[in-house]
Amino acid sequence: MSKHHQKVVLVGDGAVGSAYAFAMMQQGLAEELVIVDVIKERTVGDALDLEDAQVFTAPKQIYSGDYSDAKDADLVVITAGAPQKPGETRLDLVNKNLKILSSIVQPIVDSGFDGIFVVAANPVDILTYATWKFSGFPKNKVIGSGTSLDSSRLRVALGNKLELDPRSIEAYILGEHGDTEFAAYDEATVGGVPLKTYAHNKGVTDDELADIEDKVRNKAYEIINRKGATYYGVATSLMRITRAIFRDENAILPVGASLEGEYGLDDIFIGTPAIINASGLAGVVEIPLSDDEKAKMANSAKTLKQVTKDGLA
Ligand code: 6V0
Repeated sequence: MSKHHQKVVLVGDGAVGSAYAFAMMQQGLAEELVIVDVIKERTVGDALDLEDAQVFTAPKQIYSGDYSDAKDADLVVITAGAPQKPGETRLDLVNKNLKILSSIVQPIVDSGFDGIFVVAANPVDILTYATWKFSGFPKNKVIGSGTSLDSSRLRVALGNKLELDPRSIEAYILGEHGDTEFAAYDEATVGGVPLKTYAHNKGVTDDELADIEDKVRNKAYEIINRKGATYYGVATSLMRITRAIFRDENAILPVGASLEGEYGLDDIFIGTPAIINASGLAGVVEIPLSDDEKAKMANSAKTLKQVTKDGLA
């Protein structure tokens, strides 16, 4: 996307959406940011509040709008929907949030929007699939946040345990953004060294690695029980995906991607590394999984397909 003026329409101005808008302000990404929400007053207030940040970062047109503003937008980011309440799983949200999503995607398509959808509302893999179905867009123009946040959580936890900068750890959480996700430890590396070898040399056992994976899987619950919501991590991951698109980076990021035969799966959006550039999702990077991990991926996909089938029936 080499044109200078880049425009984002953010749908959903709650905890995640407003944190994303703030991250976009701080990074000086996009010259135009439109905020849409059913609570109109909040979007007007947020736009007024956020515009005060531009003197310290970069100028931006930022305003409250509606779906017709998507007609010449490069990106629509969807963070609208009910969040998990304490005790609720992401999959519990499916019916509520599918209804909300269908009321958003249609008017956006009707506006003439021809850009890229990025979806974060939960259950994100199912809502990303539904965005693709409702919009009729090509698969490369629909990206979910998938296991972006989860992979970040994994790298942070491993970084703490191994006393390393988390950015130096190449490790992914794959599968559903939810309870069936798993850490692809067998192919993870640290400075070119297999992660497990590096960990063992440091005296970190497989049981401790399994414990880290478990804590990552449950970290959202831990945060929600304490402060009611999680938003800084996912908002920053959405900003990172946006940057890879707007700067045409060809970056490999864990996202929710459409599979066409990779991992033996198709007709599904699920967490995997993928190449992100100005065209959207330029290709899936299929990790050559061990047999044990293949079974976990298949189980995660089965769960998602069942919920998708029920939800979209
Ligand atoms: P929130 O703070 O309740 O914000 C949701 C916003 O959506 C509110 O401002 C609502 O007014 C708005 N909204 C509801 N219906 C509509 C509609 N029809 N049109 C426009 N706006 C609408 O929730 P929060 O921001 O905490 O979470 C938003 C979504 O992100 C939830 O589904 C979360 O579960 C999900 N998350 C996804 C994560 C990920 O990694 N993908 C991580 C955290 C949260």
